[in-house]
Amino acid sequence: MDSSAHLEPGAKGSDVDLEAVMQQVAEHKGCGTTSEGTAKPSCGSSDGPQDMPPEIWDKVKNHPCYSEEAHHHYARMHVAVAPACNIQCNYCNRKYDCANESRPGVVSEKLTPEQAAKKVLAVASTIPQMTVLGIAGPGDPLANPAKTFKTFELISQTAPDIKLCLSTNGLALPEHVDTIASYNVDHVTITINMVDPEIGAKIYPWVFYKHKRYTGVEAAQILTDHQLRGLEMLTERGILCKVNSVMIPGVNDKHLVEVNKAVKSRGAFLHNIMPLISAPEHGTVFGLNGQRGPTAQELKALQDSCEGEMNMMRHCRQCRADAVGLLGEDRSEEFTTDKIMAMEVNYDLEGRKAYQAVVEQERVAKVEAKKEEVATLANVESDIKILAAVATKGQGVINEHFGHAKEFQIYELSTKGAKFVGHRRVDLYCQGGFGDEDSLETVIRAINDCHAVFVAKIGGCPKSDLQKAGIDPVDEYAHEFIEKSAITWFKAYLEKVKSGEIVHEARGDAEIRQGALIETSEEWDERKVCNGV
Ligand code: CLF
Ligand code: SF4
Repeated sequence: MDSSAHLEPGAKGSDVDLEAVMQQVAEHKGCGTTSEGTAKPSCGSSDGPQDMPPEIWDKVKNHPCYSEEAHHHYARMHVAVAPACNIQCNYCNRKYDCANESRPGVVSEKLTPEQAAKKVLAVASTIPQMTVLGIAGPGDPLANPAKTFKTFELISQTAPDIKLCLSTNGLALPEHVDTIASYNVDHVTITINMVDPEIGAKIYPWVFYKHKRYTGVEAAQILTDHQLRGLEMLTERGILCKVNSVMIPGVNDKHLVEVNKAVKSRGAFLHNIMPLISAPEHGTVFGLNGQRGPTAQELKALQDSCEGEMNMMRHCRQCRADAVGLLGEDRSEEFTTDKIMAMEVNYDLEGRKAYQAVVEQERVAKVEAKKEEVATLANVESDIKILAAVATKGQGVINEHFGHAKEFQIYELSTKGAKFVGHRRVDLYCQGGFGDEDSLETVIRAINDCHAVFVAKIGGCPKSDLQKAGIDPVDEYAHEFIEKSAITWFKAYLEKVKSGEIVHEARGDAEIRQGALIETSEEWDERKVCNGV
């Protein structure tokens, strides 16, 4: 499909029949289907709901974290109403957001439930594709149950079409499962980094449970028991559960295969293995003792090895506890408390539905285009698999200038199709119209394992440097669908290899860029109070 046919979501008053469109989507492959169209579930590359009951599809179809497909189109927001925590992780120093669900960055401001409810309405009025409200910190939501559940109560009354989502370390989960169910929270994430308390003792120095502090193996045993019991209790109640695991090389990397089996057998829907974010300046135990995070290849290899019958999430952005927008973008600055209080909020449910119906049409068109292109690979024989980076602002389209990209999405190309396998954060190459050579080096290191980078536009200098680095800068698919374009390019690549025009060579590893915002000393003092440190 060319750019002219690309729908512009947002046309208010669309006469699209939402139910019909959803049904149309439901007849295509989905979150439980690989890009190859096989029956193996994989949210890492999903088009539709073929492998899941309609009630599950209904829960994931517009949740940007539970469906890779949806994350190109739908946004989420977090409200930072939960500052306290009941455990200590060695990757958190309490002056950053909860690393369970957030990269170590500060929340700009903590909110009361009432402020949070107002913020949700303001964002929902401004961003009609914002479909999910998550509470993910900055501490643990269930260590702050009154604020967390009050927030859910207010939002379910005023914005009933918004899905409610919760992320927890799981320590207090069993005692709150019935309350979670009573507020119609459909999605719960538990961060489970181990099922062996000996390994757990290397990750968690202590937990605080029933007014008592436990340490070492005993603490980890309590935590794992509660996490697994909480997971079982949630899945028994039909609540969709995602498990996040932080991959810590040399500590739990090999063990995460066991974790994967344990959570799968207890009914987890999705497993999200995330890289440890660790640097000395974060002041964490791991940061200070030099514990490194995984490389891109190590992370992918572990995710690949766990991708059997279990849905693997690969599009997590380890976002802040006050993030707003599509995954990979952050619009939280537009919605500070001052701005929200001055905003005229017009919660237009029908307008939101109409907008989302247009988004669904766009999504169906994209899925169709991909299917048609994948079909052309049917008789192509090759075992070559390569990675390609894509500059995109969303909607599943190559629509970002190389110099403006803050991240690149990574696709694995093979004769089975184009499969989303991750993303890489980068510095902006283009700073106010001038290319920054240091940034270009950073970008190249971040996508060094890719054979090509797809962009809407690119200047002559970076183009030439990318070529020198062995990465093909591809700009002829500007504003076209990502997967369809990538497959078309890949077929041409295979042809060139076959004809001898080029020699296929494997590429090296790449850097996973870590980013942390440093808190001011005032914020640090405030957080210490919140977390009892
Ligand atoms: Fe937020 Fe988490 Fe809900 Fe998503 S985030 S509470 S499930 S709405 Fe998503 Fe962000 Fe990754 Fe979390 S990308 S850190 S997985
Ligand atoms: Fe930090 Fe608590 Fe989150 Fe662990 S669960 S990362 S200690 S806020």
